[in-house]
Amino acid sequence: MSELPAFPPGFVFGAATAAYQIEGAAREDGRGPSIWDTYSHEPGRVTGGDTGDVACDHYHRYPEDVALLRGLGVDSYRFSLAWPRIVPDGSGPVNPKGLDFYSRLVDELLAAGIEPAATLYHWDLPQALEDRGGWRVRETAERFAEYAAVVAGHLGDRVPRWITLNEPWCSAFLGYSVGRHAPGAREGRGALAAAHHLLLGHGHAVGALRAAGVREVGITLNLDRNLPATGSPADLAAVTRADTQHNLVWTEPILAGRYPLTEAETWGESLTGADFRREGDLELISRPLDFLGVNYYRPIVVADAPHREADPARRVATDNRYQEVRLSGVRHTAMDWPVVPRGLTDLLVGLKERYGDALPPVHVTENGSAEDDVPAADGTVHDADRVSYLRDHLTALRAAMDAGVDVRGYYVWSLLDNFEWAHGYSKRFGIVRVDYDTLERTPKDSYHWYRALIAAHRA
Ligand code: IFM
Repeated sequence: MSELPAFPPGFVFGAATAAYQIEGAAREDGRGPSIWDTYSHEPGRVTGGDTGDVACDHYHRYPEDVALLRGLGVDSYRFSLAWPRIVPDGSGPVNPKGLDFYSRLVDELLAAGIEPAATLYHWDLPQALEDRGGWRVRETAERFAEYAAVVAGHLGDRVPRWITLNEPWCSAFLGYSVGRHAPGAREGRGALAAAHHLLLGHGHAVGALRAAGVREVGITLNLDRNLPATGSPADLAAVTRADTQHNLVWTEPILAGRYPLTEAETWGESLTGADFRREGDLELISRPLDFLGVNYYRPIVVADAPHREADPARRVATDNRYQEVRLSGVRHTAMDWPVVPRGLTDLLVGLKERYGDALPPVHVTENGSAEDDVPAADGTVHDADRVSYLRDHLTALRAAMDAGVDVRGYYVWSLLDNFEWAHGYSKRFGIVRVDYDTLERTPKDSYHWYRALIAAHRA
């Protein structure tokens, strides 16, 4: 461990997962269908036709997974609650069995000395709400507020750290513009309405969690470190558009109480009078937070590009005239993502420079790498590339702290190999291997490395 810089006392080391990616039990104990059940069952959507029907079967095996967390020695475990387990139709009756599952999980974590950190929404919208318009419509934000209040009332006294939304960029833009995530829509403008209603849902949920008196409330954003492919004015302008869509759409309303100043040049139209925006929305969205969750995996190199979409009605969102360029000279993970730990330092320092004291303390709520793990004959997994990835990113995180960013915690993604959305089970992010035939769990070298790091930190 000597090569790693020390972290301050009280720094939180954790591991993260999400409901649809690990739970399985998709039709059990009253759980309703989510947009990911629908999407993953549509032919051609997910690699290999994989679905989350069984996933890691965490729903039944959670005691074993909590034991793995205890063995790891983490301070905190970040998981998400499946909205359709708790409110199967998205509104109306609450399913006591759904609440009971999370109650048992939380009690098991507390008994193991692990602080639960719960995410309210990690992409599994109840299908019934999608059928009524999904995140395109304001009503969904209101239903989210009701769900948040139910959960906060039930678990708020035992769960100290709450995250309203995970990576709303993916929900809005991958879900309603690119169509690579559920519900698989390709609508351009619908994604902008979705982004706004996600922000609104976040604001409502902050209110519900505060009313329940929980200790800490935040949101998790996958902010991008966008780098220009060249210094040309066209590429620099493309970076501004990418920054607006990936980062400022979220950070400006949440942290500065305003919409991005660069939105007109990004979307090709001003959204000032957009029908989905109402007076008072920004006040809700910018309610103070106790922390900002940041997920970081890789930087993105951006170049100018013509519109791909001929139809102006669809020509918006991720089609806003930029393209990603493959970064050469660095290792790429199994996701073909470039490994650039320094990007994490720069991202966090850039946030601090932009928002100053308006930036709350940060938790890195996800960081990790998918690798083509090959188990040895005895079943062990020697994932040296993942160990290097984690070590180098923790070092980069420490550099951001040295540069003045108040970072309070780090959660490795992920505790388990799991359902990697449109990639199905073909990509493995876990520090614990899951054999999808037997559901057997095997800690990889990265698990043992992380355990030793945490133990050294404590010592
Ligand atoms: O698996 C996902 C997770 O659900 C959200 N953040 C990124 C991870 C890796 O792609």
